[in-house]
Amino acid sequence: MKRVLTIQDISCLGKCSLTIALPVISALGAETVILPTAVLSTHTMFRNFTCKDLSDQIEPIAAHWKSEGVAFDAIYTGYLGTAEQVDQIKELFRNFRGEDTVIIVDPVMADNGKLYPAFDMDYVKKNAELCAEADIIVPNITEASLMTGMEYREEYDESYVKELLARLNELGAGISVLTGVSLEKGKTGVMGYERETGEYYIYQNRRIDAAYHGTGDLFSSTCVGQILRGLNWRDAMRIAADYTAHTIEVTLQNPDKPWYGVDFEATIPELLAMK
Ligand code: PXL
Repeated sequence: MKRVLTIQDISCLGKCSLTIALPVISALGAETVILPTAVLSTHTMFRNFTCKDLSDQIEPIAAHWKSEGVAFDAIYTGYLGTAEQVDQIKELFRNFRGEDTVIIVDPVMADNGKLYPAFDMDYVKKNAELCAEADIIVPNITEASLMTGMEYREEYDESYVKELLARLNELGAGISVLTGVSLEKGKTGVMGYERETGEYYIYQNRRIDAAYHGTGDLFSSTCVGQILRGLNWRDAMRIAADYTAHTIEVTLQNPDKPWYGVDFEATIPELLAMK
């Protein structure tokens, strides 16, 4: 069985980060080892959330794993907590990166043109450093524009997206994938660039007029799980985009839906059948 380490916060209530990554990647058949970077009562879209930073646990936990001879087929990072943690995680990459370990970085820090409440430009700079260490990065357009210094636009065309991808590529990852890319009215999806082949990949599916928290994490976790299942990155992104869109649609139909996250629990059986 493949084994992945995922490093992100645990928001006890809120359906995001580890409470999505753990069930989704496990359901897709990989052993999912977790390293929580912080524990929050809820995600940061709630008011008055509590937050306990767990930076001081990263090194002892990693040292223990090292002494146990643990190895990972993939390492996947999401929402962290502080800029200082990036250096700790870079060190962890150095210690656990084997020849075939795939490193996937989702630099979770912003959306819709704005940084999340906990972050500043120093955090953005550190996330760009983390992206440099990755095999695959999956920022949204806001995160990409912040990390590359390119203007954030709500309306754009393919040449803007290609320029963003070119600048992301310069950060250093082998495959750069932009999420939330809308190239036609009523559609949204992803556009990626692979350095080795110089090829672009575009996938667009229907755009659903609803924004839910945690959907970026659902997309990334699905990609990670599918890559560990042996799919190539393009198929993994396509399935992840379809699954995320479908889950938003199913959530919208639930009269008792929570406001803070999507009903991915209801759609996991369908995910397992997606090709
Ligand atoms: O879904 C991204 C995310 C993860 N973790 C926490 C968050 C957010 C987005 O706001 O607040 C704590």
